[in-house]
Amino acid sequence: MTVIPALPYPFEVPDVSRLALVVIDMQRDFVEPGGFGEALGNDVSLLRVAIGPIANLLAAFRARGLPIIHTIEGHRPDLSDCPPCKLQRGGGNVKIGDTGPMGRILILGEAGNGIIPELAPRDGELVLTKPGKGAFCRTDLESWLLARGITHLLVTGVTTEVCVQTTMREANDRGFECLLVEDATESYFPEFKQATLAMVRAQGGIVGWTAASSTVLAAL
Ligand code: TIU
Repeated sequence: MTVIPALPYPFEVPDVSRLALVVIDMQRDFVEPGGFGEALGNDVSLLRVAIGPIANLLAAFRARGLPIIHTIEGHRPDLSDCPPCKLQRGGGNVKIGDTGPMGRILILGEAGNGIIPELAPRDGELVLTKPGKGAFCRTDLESWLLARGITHLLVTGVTTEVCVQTTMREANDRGFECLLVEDATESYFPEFKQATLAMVRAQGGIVGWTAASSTVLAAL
């Protein structure tokens, strides 16, 4: 049993081999200028503070041979997997599929759609592409986790209140126990991040738990 001090109460992992690290959408499209995040009108530099804590968690999971999942939000070049409502959302001049300085925005395989070099996936780690905000929507993530007996997830990445929270809620409803790592997630809106942390752990952990990466690493 591994016990991670957390809010609203300790996060108990009966078998650490059933714990996976999920890194949501740490892509150039969200973290670097010229991608989707900036096209939506955001200051993308705000997200960079999460890189160090995520790198530390990746190192710990790699050292222990524990499972790691990286997700990528992106669409096929013909946009056939992008619903019209998502394509039209944003109201700016630049849309999904348009060409920007890092290639076509939010299109799979384009330079800007890849994971930032600081957090590059390694062989043996799952890189899961997804067309929506949640990592369980139109993907095989649930069956991948079940096949490996994974029951507990450490959730990290960007942005806290969009793809991270959506994924955590999807996972919670599917029976996975989730801990959101507080300093390993970030938002373009600091107040939305804090609100998300609060709503996740409210009502006795209605969606899950939160803890700092230093606390998680010490417990592991
Ligand atoms: N806009 C925003 O905050 N996020 C996204 O569009 N995707 C993710 O959160 N990955």
